[in-house]
Amino acid sequence: MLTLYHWEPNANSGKPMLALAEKGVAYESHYLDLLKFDQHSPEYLRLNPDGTIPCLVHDGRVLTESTPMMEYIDETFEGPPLRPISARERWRMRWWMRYFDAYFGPSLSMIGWSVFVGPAVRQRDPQELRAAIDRIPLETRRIAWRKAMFNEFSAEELDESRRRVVFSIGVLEKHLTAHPWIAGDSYSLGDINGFNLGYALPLTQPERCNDQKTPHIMEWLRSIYGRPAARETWKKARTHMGERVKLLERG
Ligand SMILES: N[C@@H](CCC(=O)N[C@@H](CS)C(=O)NCC(=O)O)C(=O)O
Repeated sequence: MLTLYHWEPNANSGKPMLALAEKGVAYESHYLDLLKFDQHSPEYLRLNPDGTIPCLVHDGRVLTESTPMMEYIDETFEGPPLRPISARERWRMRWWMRYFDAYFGPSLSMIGWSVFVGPAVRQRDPQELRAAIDRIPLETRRIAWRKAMFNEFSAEELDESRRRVVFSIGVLEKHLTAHPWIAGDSYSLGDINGFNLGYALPLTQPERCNDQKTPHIMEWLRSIYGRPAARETWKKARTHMGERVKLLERG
């Protein structure tokens, strides 16, 4: 028995979704609407007390944290291997996954929460929003939600996130100029991680990420979107967010 609790194919939720699709593993899909705070419901908190998504349940075992969750998926199930054999490439894959999760991702996420998540919920009754914040178990998530809901991200922190995103796009383009994939010569969990974080970059950062300035990032994104597993995964999108991936369709 395998059940995945997830939101849209995007960021952390998209990582196990795409990894499972690449392995060809069937699972029961349990969609949680992040904008309706489904992840903070008492039933879900019984499963994942942190109140974050995704969460994978395999034979009664509860697994959280999307990046180690992908490694679990690759290790546990049959299907094409998604981690390189060589120690050097495996190191490089993990180096990048750490960079995506700890530096690039949080900066992109702050911008996304300020321009998309906040405005998507802001018009609701402030008392209802405050009650929703009180139900969030993790302090870091409570702070992110409060800032998004009440437009409280400071100009300094948004500027710093924008600086980190621009810097990271440069680092990624340089890497992909020397290597076709994140780990080096083979497609891996590192690409799955990076794609989920970056598939919409040409739309959200059009001046920084485009065919002229970052041709290698564009080719990398298009190659991943060309894979049957990515097509299958993005078909599961329920909101207009999923539409953004179509920008990567080859002309
Ligand atoms: N490090 C965790 C982060 C999980 C996380 O924060 N997920 C976001 C969605 S991408 C979430 O659940 N946000 C909802 C919330 O904060 O209420 C992971 O990689 O799984």
